[in-house]
Amino acid sequence: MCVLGAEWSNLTRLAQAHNQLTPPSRETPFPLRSQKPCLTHLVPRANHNTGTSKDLQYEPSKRASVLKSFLMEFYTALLAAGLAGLVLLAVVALLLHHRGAYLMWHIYLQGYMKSLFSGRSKEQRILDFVLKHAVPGDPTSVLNAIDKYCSQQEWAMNVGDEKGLILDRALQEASPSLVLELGTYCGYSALRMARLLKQGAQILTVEFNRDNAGIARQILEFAGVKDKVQILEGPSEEVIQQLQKKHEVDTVDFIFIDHWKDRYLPDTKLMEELGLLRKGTVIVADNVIFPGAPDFLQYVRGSPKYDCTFYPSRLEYLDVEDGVEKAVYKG
Ligand code: 763
Ligand code: MG
Repeated sequence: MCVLGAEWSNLTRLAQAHNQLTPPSRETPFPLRSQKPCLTHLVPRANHNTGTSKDLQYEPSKRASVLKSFLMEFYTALLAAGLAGLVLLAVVALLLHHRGAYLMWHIYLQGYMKSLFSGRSKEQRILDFVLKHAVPGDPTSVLNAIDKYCSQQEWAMNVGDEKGLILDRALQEASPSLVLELGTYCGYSALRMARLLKQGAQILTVEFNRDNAGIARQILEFAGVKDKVQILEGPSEEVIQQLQKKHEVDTVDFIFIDHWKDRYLPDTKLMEELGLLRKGTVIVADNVIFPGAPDFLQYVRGSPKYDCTFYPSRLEYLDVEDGVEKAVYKG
């Protein structure tokens, strides 16, 4: 989907370039099909009206036109086959070039098949694996189980162990009392942060998908961090606007953004406007390279209100370039 977006736009551009090279013709795509059939004309038909031998022969000019139309049809077929081959080659080249795109194809197809046969979602399967293989009340064992399942069985969009370490360090350095997370998913990053939180500190995590919120609730309870994490269900825009009145928030100390990539920027601006950011509030944003949040990146890097640091890394469980941006609000 997202991955293929880039490939798709390339293909579209290719198609547009091709259209410019070949002006639209008013004839049918295969004009020779509409003309007289050529191969059958090489075999003369008996004329029952006259039956003379002269009727069985073709005039030289007619024979030439038949040969010409046969050659043209042959070349059209050759051209079509060549074009089809070129397109196929281009698609294969694109998929090989973007190994991530190829892997995602594989991953989505596999996950879809598994869900089709078991009637359970990937997130439920992650929960099942945790319940079976992790130790209750042991956050690290839960994180390890999720990482193991998602690197060996089915890819899932947890922040993962590699970018997770960057998140860990940023959180420990900030030592926040109140954390806001946008995008709970299965609760992996909330758990990562909860296990490093100082006494009495809290995490508010926002999830749009009800099913995922339910899974996250069970995972966080199993890990024993239920009291440190509160899951707020709903669209981020709505929940952010309710934070001060409904959830008695003044300002937040640390924000982890990992929800819809095109919401990073509007939600950041909204939090600024509502006064939820204070001098020193740390924003950590996942996936700024892949799938990418270019407008957010451009905004915080270009704004004198933020001190930005980029941490190059890789997409969770895959060898695909990604990175995390830390933006410290300066007021
Ligand atoms: C995607 C996401 C991600 C990814 C990488 C996907 C395909 C989830 C939906 C609260 C709200 C990541 C990787 C990928 C490669 F080929 C691919 O690390 O985080 C991603 N995350 O899409 C977002 O969040 C929905 N959502 C959660 C919330 C609040 N308001 C609105 C929407
Ligand atoms: Mg992410």
